[in-house]
Amino acid sequence: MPIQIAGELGALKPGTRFAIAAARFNSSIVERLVEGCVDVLGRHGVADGDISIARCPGAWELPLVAQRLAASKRYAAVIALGCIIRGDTPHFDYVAGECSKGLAKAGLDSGLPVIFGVLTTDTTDQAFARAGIKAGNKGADAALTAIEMVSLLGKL
Ligand code: INI
Repeated sequence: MPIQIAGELGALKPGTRFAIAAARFNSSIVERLVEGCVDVLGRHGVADGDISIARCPGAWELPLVAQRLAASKRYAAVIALGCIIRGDTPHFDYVAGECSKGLAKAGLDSGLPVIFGVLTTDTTDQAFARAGIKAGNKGADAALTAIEMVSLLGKL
């Protein structure tokens, strides 16, 4: 039987700290992601005082903020939350591409889980649907991913 290694959702050490990097662009949607994220962290025993939220202008800026939070060594994971909605110009592709690449780099460079909780949608309706209206909440999902990854990395 191979040795199985998996992260657990119910085994966070007390005092484990999480950082959220949240973009202000499309704030009516991103704030719903932040709410969902903080709610799930709290339900898994993370104290309010162990959650820091850094707000930046837009999704383009998230990688640098995530990198800085990860480098501080204060947090077990960094959760990046944002919302990029496609418009009539190629701007979406530049912002979404660099945001996702930059967040991946921040995670690999730091060795910490940097979670991609950034909505990339064609319409505002699709974004609201994924921010707690009818298709889940990507902020809540990102919090679960962060907790699982903290647990998994603690075992590797
Ligand atoms: N930032 C977002 O977070 N979402 C978007 O949909 C978006 N659009 O479409 O332009 C956006 N642009 C701003 C960008 O993230 C930077 O803040 C800006 O370019 C300054 O560097």
